[in-house]
Amino acid sequence: MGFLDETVITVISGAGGNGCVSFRREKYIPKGGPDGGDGGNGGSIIVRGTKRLHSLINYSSKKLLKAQNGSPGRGKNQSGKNGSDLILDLPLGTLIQELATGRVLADLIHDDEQIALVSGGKGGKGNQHFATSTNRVPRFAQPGSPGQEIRLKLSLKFLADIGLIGLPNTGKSTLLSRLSMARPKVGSYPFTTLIPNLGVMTLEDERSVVIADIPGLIRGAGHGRGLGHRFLRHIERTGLLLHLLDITYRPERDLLEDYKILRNEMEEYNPALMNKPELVLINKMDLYAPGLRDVNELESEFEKIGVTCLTISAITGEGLDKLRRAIFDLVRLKIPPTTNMSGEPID
Ligand SMILES: Nc1nc2c(ncn2[C@@H]2O[C@H](COP(=O)(O)OP(=O)(O)OP(=O)(O)O)[C@@H](O)[C@H]2O)c(=O)[nH]1
Ligand SMILES: [Mg+2]
Repeated sequence: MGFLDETVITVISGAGGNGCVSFRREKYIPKGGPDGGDGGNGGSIIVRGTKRLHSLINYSSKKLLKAQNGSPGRGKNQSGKNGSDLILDLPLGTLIQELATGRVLADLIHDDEQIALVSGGKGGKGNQHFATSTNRVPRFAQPGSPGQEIRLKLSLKFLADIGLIGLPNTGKSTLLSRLSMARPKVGSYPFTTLIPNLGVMTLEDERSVVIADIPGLIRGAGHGRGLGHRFLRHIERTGLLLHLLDITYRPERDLLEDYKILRNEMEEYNPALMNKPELVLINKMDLYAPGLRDVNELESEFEKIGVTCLTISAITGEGLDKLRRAIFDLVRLKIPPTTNMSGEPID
């Protein structure tokens, strides 16, 4: 299954049907009055948020999407049928902008939420409406108004509660699979994850939170180098970041340094990301061996800069109970009893 989180589509609402010019023709009534019906209205373009979709891939190639035209009016005062609306199902977290101006038309947050973007053209009035005392045989009717065409930019920003970030190969996807039912691809090489994954984690009190796992970030990601920058958007709406560090990762480089590199990337991309609550997770503790960075020392260095860190092993599960508890404490205040942090009702 492919993934797409930004695309441009063109939509056209339906044209209104033309009003009809017609005159009554009945036996023994040679000069019947006007009986041309009205044209039907054109269909509108409607967007609808759905939690069943997590990608814009359905909209990659469909460049032109059109609602149905209204049918023309007919004789005997029959109105034309209204054209059907075109409903575009989009993943939650999709922002819809007019391409030309950047104006935000919709931001789909809730499941099943529908927003009418472009209304269809009005149907024209039939000639029955145009008879007057001086003109009893109006030979004209109103044409339907045309549909409107508009180019839309769709950008998806996941509505996840928690974002997993870290350099490549630090164990983000492994941790996601530990905390949720998601089974993302895990590999012993950097850039295993090429597209973001979502998983749902159940908290102690049965409430659920959505976790986003994004591809690993490298230096320069914030400036568009590497893979990661494209995916930083998916953590913009999270309420908590889990920042993974690999205790075995390049022993010659300091973990505090890795931490700062990644924070710089985030800041370059969007300084607002710096203010999100975060936990640093020192992962792969099962591989801890003499010669690696002294963990107590590391913890106190993080403490000095005001950062809470936990030691874990996403493989053996060491430290994960403590992590679940910490997540629970950090997010429970933000979640109303019957919804998760995105305001989405729990199934
Ligand atoms: N021993 C050990 N290995 C781990 C642990 N967590 C992850 N790994 C291994 O580290 C490698 C990378 O794990 P991933 O979960 O794919 O890492 P990632 O951060 O998602 O990597 P990218 O998607 O490339 O950014 C895999 O071989 C995992 O099995 C851990 O706690 N202990
Ligand atoms: Mg991964």
